[in-house]
Amino acid sequence: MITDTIVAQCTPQGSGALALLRISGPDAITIASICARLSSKKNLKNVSTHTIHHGWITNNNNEILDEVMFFVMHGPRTFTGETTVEITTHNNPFIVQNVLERILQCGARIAHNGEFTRQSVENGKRDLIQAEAINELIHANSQQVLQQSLKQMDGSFSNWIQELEKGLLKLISLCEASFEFLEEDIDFTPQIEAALITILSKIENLKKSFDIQQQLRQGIRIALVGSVNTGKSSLFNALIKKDRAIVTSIAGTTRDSIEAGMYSNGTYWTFIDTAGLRKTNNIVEKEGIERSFLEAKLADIVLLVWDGSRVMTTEEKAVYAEILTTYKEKTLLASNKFDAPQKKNSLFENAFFVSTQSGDGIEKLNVTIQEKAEKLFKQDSSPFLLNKRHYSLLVNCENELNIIINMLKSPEYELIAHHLRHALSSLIELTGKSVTEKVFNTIFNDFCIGK
Ligand SMILES: Nc1nc2c(ncn2[C@@H]2O[C@H](COP(=O)(O)OP(=O)(O)O)[C@@H](O)[C@H]2O)c(=O)[nH]1
Ligand SMILES: [Mg+2]
Repeated sequence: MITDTIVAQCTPQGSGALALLRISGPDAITIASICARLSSKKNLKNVSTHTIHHGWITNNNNEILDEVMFFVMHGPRTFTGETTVEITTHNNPFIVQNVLERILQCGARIAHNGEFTRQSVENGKRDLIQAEAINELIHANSQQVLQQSLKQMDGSFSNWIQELEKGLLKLISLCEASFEFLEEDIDFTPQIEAALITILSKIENLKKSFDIQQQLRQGIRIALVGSVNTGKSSLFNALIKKDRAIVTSIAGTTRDSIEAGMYSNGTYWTFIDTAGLRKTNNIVEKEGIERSFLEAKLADIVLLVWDGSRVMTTEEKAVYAEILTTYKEKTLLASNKFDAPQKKNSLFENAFFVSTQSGDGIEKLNVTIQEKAEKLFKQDSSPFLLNKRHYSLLVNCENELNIIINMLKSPEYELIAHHLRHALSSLIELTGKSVTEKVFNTIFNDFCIGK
């Protein structure tokens, strides 16, 4: 039972045309009516539900704090399920602050992170998975994640889990029936085993998507790796089409990695320009190698850059070859400075020959990077978005089911039913039907205030 009436700014902080403040809870209208003056001279308490009203927010001396619009909605037909008043103010941080303080003075309290969504879960408007999907939706940085989270908000994943729950419940009742048919010697194990195998393979498929999803969530990382002065920074600028990295002919200008993010083809991309493998007295510096390897490891795509007009030293060859073999699948080779006279290099025979100076080959390289990225997204065949909480609950469920599979040779139905119940409770926790206060708090802490 929700007793508090809460308030927060739902739009991002900072200045802009408008800000939206939401008051939600049993006293939302009473509280708003204390500081609201409507141009229609009506009282907020008497207006019909789901109507919009022009007016002002006033302080306790009846002075105007801002000219606003009030959107009045009686529960439960609201986002939170609670009675809600949304106030659109002008978006100046001082105005927002004054209005917020006035609403607090009238009896609301400030909302915690994610508390509006939490109210909606407590009121049964959506389950936990759907609530989490809202957060995913807000932070989605690819069209694919956006589509998945929209479906998840609509209940696609919750329905999938409910189907599994039903399957497990059926098995539990089978086990219970077996106690009654003990004398009649009916063997339920084939039936139980078949059902378990189906459920396990469904979970297994979903889990496969988790790693790739985690990776893609941050967007696609493309690291430019290679020796100093091969033209990584120039290529970085050409690829992001901005003069972000500093290009000079003095080796080692790019001291640390520079990142640039951009949206392309519905995906978020991060290009990383690394400091590069630096040579001192013809020895490639250990530090540079380690950093390049680290960037390569973290990246989804490694763009290994070479200066085609130069002869590779034995040491460089060793480092390049090692990067190439360690990260074969995700590495693309770019041989730069194609405008200059070329030196033969066996490692880069099949590379993309580009010139950042003339622009040759850049577009083709760009297209190839895009294709490689698309392939990565295709690996995520799951219709659902998994977070760490989902993943670990699915693993719990899976473990219990595997225990049962191992017990089926000499089945003890009571013990099987016990493990089935454990498996079931992991699934139930996913949608939040049996979630403890502590779990609730950690989940909603990830949300921002005003959501
Ligand atoms: N001839 C030629 N020089 C280039 C090309 N791309 C970069 N350079 C030059 O190579 C030097 C090093 O470039 P930079 O991008 O800073 O290399 P980084 O150290 O790998 O980041 C600079 O003097 C660039 O002007 C190219 O396509 N052709
Ligand atoms: Mg550089």
